[in-house]
Amino acid sequence: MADAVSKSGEENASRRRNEVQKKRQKVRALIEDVKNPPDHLKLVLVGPRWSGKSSAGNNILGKDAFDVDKSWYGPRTTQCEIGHGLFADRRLTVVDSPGWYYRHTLQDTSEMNKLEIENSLYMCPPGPHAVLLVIELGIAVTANYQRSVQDHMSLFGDDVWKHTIILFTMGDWLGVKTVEERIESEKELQWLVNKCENRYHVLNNLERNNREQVKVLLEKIDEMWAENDDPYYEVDQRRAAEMETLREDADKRAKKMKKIFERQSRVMKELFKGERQSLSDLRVVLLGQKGSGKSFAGNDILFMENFEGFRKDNEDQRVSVKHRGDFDGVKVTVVEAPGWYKDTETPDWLKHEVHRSVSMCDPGPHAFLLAVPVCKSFTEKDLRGFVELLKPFTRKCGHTAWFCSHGENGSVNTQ
Ligand SMILES: Nc1nc2c(ncn2[C@@H]2O[C@H](COP(=O)(O)OP(=O)(O)OP(=O)(O)O)[C@@H](O)[C@H]2O)c(=O)[nH]1
Ligand SMILES: [Mg+2]
Repeated sequence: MADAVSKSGEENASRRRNEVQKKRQKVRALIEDVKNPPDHLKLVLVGPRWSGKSSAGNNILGKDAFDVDKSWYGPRTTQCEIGHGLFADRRLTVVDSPGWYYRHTLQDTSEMNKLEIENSLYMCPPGPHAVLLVIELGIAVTANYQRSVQDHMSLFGDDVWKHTIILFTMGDWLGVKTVEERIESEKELQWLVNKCENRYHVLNNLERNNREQVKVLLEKIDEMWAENDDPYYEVDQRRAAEMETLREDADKRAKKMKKIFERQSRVMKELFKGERQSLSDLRVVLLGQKGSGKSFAGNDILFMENFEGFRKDNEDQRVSVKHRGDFDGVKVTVVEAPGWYKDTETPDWLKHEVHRSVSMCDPGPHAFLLAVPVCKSFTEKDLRGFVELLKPFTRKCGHTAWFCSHGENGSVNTQ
């Protein structure tokens, strides 16, 4: 049975490869006889986080134009960046963009990230010749992954698919397999490739000297251009103006908030001037949704690896966990309460457990810390859920601070 399945997979792979080759030959003839591709190509890289967008941008441009995340904890691309270069005397403009978390629906992604992702197509007016949807070959393209891609591509409007090529990165992962065999191995991947009318290309970003792979990619872009009625994906100027206003408003609000924090901090310093704080024991409770980075934050606070970020048994953490440490002579107690799922009613067991987490900090916590991943949305509903959870401790709500984490990716950026 397994043999029969793999045989039909191979047959489908070979059929797809032949179809692509035939179509390419036809369009190339058209380019050679009639059409002259643009001598300045504008490309935009979009895709999930860590899929290799920045590396692909560098590979295409043949130089280090964009920062690459060398470790899981390293910096990610947080705003669109533009790079320029030449390929065989042809001008190239490449836009790199922030990725979305591959399990996130559009609703899960923060407004700030969505705006920045959408902005990528507005970086090279009047619009890019090609959108390169970057997908790494090593990852399983599940139904959730497909939905996440579809959701985030909808930020650009339906027409974008006509100008999109799937750019598979991590070509080295293929080994002896062909990309077509990889495509045929998952129906969600087939769906994505079919949505792009069989336009795909593989890059191995570890082989920057292999310029042939970039040459063929540019050929495929020219072929898509030749086939399309519209030479490029034209951006909507009205939306560009709207986005500008949204960004300016957000900027103003952020500056105002920063000023308030700075003033509060000055007032507090003034109030306690001369008074030496002699705190010898500090107790905090970590709260947050599942995957919000609480465990990583706990480990960061205690300089330990005691909190288990990813549970090996994949079981839900249902009980509060306490660890102790010492920071510059101060005894620090950190209790992590179980996380809750986004967009669900707060279950009773969780309310009890949060109660228990507080009693584990006898005689009481100095602070509740709420973990909020920067890339994830935090909606009115999320806020209501959190307030509900803290209701029994309302008297102490003035003790709540929030901090931004990178969620399931680990690192914490405390604010
Ligand atoms: N083996 C292998 N690793 C690659 C390849 N392309 C990228 N990487 C690695 O994958 C990791 C992520 O690459 P990036 O280029 O930073 O990915 P990104 O999509 O820009 O990531 P974000 O900006 O965080 O969204 C880095 O450690 C790269 O070195 C590839 O073709 N092969
Ligand atoms: Mg990047």
